[in-house]
Amino acid sequence: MAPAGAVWHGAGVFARLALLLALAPGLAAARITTAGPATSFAPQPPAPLLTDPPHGVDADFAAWLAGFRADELARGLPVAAVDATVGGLRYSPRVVELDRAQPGTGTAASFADYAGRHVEGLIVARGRNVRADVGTDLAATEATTGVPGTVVLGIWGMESSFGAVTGTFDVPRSLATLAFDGRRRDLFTRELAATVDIVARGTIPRERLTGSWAGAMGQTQFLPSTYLAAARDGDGDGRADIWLSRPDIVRSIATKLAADGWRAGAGWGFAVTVPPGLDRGRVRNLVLPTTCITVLAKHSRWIPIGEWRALGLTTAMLWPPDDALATLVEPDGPGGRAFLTLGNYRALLGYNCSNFYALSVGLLSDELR
Ligand SMILES: [Ca+2]
Repeated sequence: MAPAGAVWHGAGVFARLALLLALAPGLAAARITTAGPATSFAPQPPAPLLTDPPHGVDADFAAWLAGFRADELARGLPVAAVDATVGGLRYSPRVVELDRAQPGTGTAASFADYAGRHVEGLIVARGRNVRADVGTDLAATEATTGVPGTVVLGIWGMESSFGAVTGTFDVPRSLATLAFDGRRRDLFTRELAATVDIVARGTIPRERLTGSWAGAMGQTQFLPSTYLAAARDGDGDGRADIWLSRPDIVRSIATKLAADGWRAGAGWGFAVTVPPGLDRGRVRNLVLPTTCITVLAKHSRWIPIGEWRALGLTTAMLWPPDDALATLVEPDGPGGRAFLTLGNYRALLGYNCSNFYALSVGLLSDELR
């Protein structure tokens, strides 16, 4: 989940970075002063090299982790699971560096560029190979969850290019670093705690918990809390292995989409042509969204398909029933590509709240019909 820029951007990063830079030299200087000669004949620790990460950060991280460990034990988790998950973890400067390099809003390429990079020949070909390999699992999963196999493939392709790009970061280490670092501390602390729960279940080896620098795991790129809620065993071995088992991956993605409201028998949406004279003020949404706010703010209000047709929209696809409700989204603004999105589109946003992402999932799934 959460490809670059979609979710993790935010304010305050530079302010905190400035604070850290302001504090770090002082901390280092204080250390050198107190470690000076003639206070004792006992061996002194070597003076920190200039290229070392700030020792104060490592020490503070260890203290924070000790507090987390105590909280987990107080939560009743077995000491073996807690220590297997977070024992000996080290602060990762690389993860913080990547977190701070996240682009802010407004820096993303156009949707045309984004979709061109994500819905293209190589990934479609890869998707067709995977579809041939797991066709039976896709059909069985659709029968029980109502989520079409093509949509599962659309998510899978967007999340990890069907397993080609999953990330090799140790997820507990990444999450502990991000939680300690402080931006969205509560979120990352909860996700770190979820990794302890996963290890405590005893079905997935600790070393399997790998993923993106931001904690998204395996081929489904589930955050640990999503793993606990939606990961499923599809091949019958009793383990929900989103890293290596294709049947498990299929079942898990479909379970997540169904939980986020995907309903059988309807699609996600479709491309439309908007007549030049459409009065967008007339279709504007006046109800403020409460979640996924900036993304849903780009959608019109819900209007029945019959009314959209009366307003002059056309499509090369089959129209849904006239009473089906749809919102208009023009990701590059009027004059660019335009889509009517149905209720199921919101389930795609539940996976990752980004119009670029959800539209690309839809378009990729259409390519894999
Ligand atoms: Ca399994």
